[in-house]
Amino acid sequence: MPGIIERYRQRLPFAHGDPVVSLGEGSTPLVLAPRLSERAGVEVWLKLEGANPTGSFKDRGMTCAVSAAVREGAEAIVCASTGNTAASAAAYAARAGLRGAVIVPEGKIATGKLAQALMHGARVIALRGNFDEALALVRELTARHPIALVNSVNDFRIEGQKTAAFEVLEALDGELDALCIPVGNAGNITAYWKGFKEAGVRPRLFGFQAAGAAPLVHGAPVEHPETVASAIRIGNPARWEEAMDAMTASGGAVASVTDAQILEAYRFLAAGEGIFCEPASAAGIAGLLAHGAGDARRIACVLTGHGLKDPQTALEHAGAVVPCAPELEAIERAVLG
Ligand code: AN7
Repeated sequence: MPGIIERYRQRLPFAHGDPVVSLGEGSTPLVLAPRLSERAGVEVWLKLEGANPTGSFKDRGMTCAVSAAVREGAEAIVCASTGNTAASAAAYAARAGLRGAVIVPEGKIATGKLAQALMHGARVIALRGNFDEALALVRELTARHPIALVNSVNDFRIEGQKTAAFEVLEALDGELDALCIPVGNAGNITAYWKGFKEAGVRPRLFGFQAAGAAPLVHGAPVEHPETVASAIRIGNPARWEEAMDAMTASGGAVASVTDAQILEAYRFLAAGEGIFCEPASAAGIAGLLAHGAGDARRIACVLTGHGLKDPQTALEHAGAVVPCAPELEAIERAVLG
């Protein structure tokens, strides 16, 4: 499959002949979740955005943001990130031959994401501060220097990410009542709403935040956000107004889920559906299970990132391995016992 710029060029701000920096992103699976559907009492489809080239939905936006940066003659890109944006920006910068710098909250990003950003050759800067502080600083930095900012405050990111809404609609023949999605900096829910509106449909959008990082639920920024779902440890979302508009105008809602609910949904999806997502992605499932999705009969949930991004959290919350001596009897006990 071609990447999303080639696939949806008529609906994106790119002309034929414009530079395209792509890793073949998009065209991710949409799979029915029978056990989750039974538990939730509705038909639930899962959009596996962890199947993108760097393992998260960010690649849809990044192919657009980086292609536009190349078109504008940029030599470097920068972002603040809880991890996935950093991994994606680093990969697309490498692909484009641009310099990349990523600012992450020190000690607060998942191991896989850190490994990705470093392997792709980005300069990884660990800020003694949180994501919100990092974003404020890179906004100032890019106002002073000719470096392209590739956070979702960049409109090309929203353009790229709206293509996920097109794909969901294509797979379901346009029949969708509601969408459940985790919300951090609020770019992705903004993008889905834009995509749905452009496609002429209005499913209810239900956004879910972690209880310790739920500014949209409280109606005020959270100064010290905390959650096991490090990707959405964000206290002052940049697309605040647009996210609230998406949920209000679509007849949806915003609500929060506890870390315990997130981890329960995380394990349930992995063990019950065979789908391993990262904790932030499970927040959308936890929200559906805890709060429902109104009167919807058919729902899509966006699983924003792959479980392999965060092996440490997985190992902390999964079962133990079974030690075994190299003997048949011991193996029998271990396997069958
Ligand atoms: C797996 O990488 O903000 O509401 O800097 O990685 O569009 O921010 C990540 C966000 C959900 C929330 N799920 O999306 C970053 C970053 C995963 C994520 C979100 C993120 P937005």
